Amino acid sequence: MKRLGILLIVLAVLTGCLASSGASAPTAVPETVMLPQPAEGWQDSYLAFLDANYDIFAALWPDGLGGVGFIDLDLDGTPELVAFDQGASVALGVQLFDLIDGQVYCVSSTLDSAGGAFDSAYLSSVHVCTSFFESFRLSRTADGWCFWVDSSNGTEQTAWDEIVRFGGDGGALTLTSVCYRYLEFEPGSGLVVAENYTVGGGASDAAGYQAAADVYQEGQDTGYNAAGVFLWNDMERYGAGHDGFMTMVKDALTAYVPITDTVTLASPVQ
Ligand SMILES: [Ca+2]
Repeated sequence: MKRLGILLIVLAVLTGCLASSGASAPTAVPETVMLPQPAEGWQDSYLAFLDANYDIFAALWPDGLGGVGFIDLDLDGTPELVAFDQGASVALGVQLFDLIDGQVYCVSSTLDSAGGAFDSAYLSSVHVCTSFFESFRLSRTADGWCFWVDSSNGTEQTAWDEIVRFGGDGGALTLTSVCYRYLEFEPGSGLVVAENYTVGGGASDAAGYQAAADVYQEGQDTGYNAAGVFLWNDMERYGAGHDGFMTMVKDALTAYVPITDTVTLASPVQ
């Protein structure tokens, strides 16, 4: 029975490799990606949404947001709003808002209550924890061009990682869990006492997790670094209240780094 189980795993891995290599022939993924023009007035749309919904933001994040920036995560030309909370653990929690058909929607949040506070029509069940704008990487992977992030968090005795890939569906940002790893450590010794892995939402093992993560971690990074502003850059300027919040968002719009119309690889094709 055990041998059969191992055989099935090997077959699954082989099948995965074949499927992956079929889609990953270097010639199948163009060397450049062309981006559409941004939606007209996107900056004003986000500002109007944040202004109109300030009370909700203040209620959900009573200490204020930790940082705000803009990144075109689904490569449709129009950036999404990326907002960090102030964190209560190793990494900060990320909230993502997208401008869809002229309206701003919350598409991902680490707060369950965000689903009730905002229109949840496009809310993903996948969320992201990281502490840096630069964690969102734009890469040419075997599966095509995309932004992805190694979302991670933990406590003294636990740690988890999740490779999250961003995409688009009918103009809405989508988040896909590529692979997930959870580790639990014995206090003192640090030995792993429990571990859990999923790939594409299904049960896996350490090797399966790494193979899935490698597609992204070993993809060709463009070198694009997103930028935004953090509350702690200027606590006085971004002080508590509506005006400080809106000032931080306006500064984030200034800090926004557009992806040039054609992104050319920083490294040669492998
Ligand atoms: Ca976008």
